[in-house]
Amino acid sequence: MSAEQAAALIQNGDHVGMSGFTSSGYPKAVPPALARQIEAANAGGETFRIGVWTGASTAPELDGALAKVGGIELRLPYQSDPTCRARINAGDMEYIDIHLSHVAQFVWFGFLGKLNVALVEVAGVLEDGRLIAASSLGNNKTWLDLADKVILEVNSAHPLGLAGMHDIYYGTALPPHRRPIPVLHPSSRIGDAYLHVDPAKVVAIVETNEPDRNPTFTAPDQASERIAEHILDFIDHEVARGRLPRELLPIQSGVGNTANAVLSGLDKGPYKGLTAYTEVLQDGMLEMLKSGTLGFASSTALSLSDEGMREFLGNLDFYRERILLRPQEISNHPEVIRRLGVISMNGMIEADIYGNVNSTHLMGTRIMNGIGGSGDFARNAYLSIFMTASTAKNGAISCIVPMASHVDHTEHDVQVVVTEQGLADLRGLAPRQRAKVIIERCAHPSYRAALADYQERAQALARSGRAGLHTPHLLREALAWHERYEANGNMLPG
Ligand code: 0RQ
Repeated sequence: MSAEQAAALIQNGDHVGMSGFTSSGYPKAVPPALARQIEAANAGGETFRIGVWTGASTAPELDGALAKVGGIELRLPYQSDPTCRARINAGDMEYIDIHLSHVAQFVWFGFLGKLNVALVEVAGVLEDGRLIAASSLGNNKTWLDLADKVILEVNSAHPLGLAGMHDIYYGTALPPHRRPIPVLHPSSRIGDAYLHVDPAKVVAIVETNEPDRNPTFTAPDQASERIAEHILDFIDHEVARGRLPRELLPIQSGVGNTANAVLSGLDKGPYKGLTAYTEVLQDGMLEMLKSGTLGFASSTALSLSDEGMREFLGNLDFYRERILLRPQEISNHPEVIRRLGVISMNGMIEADIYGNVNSTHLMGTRIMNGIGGSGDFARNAYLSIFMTASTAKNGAISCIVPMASHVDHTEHDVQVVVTEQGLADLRGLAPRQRAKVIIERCAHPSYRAALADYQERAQALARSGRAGLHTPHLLREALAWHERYEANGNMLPG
């Protein structure tokens, strides 16, 4: 049926589980049609709003279109859309920022309420009703299993040759009946190549022919290149010390240009036959697969630029042997990440001198994107690395601060902090030792003295008996840097 007819099957107040993970595999026709219907309903005095649950971020046609008309009551688990972000920060859209590995099980547990509709993009439907998944899997299996009604968008822009690249595990159970997830290597196949759906639940099939809105990658800036160099030196050092094998351990790499720069650096380095166990596969990994640096990559989504997509489509048979897409409850599963010993590399907004990391909130209050999979990986990784430029907004903000204004990854989950200035290896260091290396190695020179001064005065206060020396802080001053930025547009004291 038409997108309009399908959209009309979604009711006010429904929870809708949509496909989509970092602008790949999201439904492209029904969300804009639904947005038009919501706009018309709201113009008629109704308040039509739905709950939007996805894999991760999507695209302007989904998040943007629905947010623009005020059609989202509640959004989860991750977004990166400017209109959504503005609505959330203005307080007129609720947002629950959830670890990506938690979403499917929370829905199975009944923690989030009833899932009314699944709206899932697929590449094709087999005669027996099984579905060829598209360029991302995200939470699609769970949406199809648990929703009352299913709307499928069959997008012929996805090649049918994607068939065989998915590994959809149907062995998850609820506690206390869970069994080990038998992924022993990034290439382990443990599930079905196709998604299943009860045909009786399918209320609409909408045909589309629209490519994913692929991200663009810019050439890495100087800071990203320096960060990549520091990480590569660190990896060399770990290999030399015998703490990493020569083929390293499976890599997880977050989204964005810095992550891509690190991958390009690895591609130029001496390592071959690496693997990846990750949630997004960007151009950098595709290049590494092509060159042989990477032997195999497991992900839940492809997140390729137009150029990367052309390369992928032109060599599908080559990539089908080297890429598996899994549901995000498996790509991000703590058990598997811990077993494989993943090297996790993610961006951050700020870190404090003791190694607590803020990945989500600007100045402690405004959401940027969300925690995404960074927590799934950081807590369970063999090595968890967080990176950022040492300053933001032309130096007006220090990304190394006395106290993080919001904490997503505690000091317990952060082993390495990297900026273009240098790399702080925090393993085996107690809090005051961590502060010393973070300030000396990672802070921008224009903020280093102020941070050292803060730390020294906090220690002096503690020595006077008015605070503890374990993690010394000047509580009144700890967030003054952020306050100063909000008031004066600059964090620098004085
Ligand atoms: O704002 O664009 O207005 O200038 O924050 O900063 O430097 O472009 O950051 O694109 O590398 O993303 C943490 C957001 C970093 C990302 C984060 C301002 C800065 C700019 C963005 P402007 P950059 P990046 C896998 C893993 C969580 C999810 C995750 C992220 C804007 O990496 O979302 O890791 N991570 N998922 O100016 C105030 C600071 C700031 C600051 C930068 N200290 N204070 N503003 N900015 N530092 C993927 C998935 O899970 C799907």
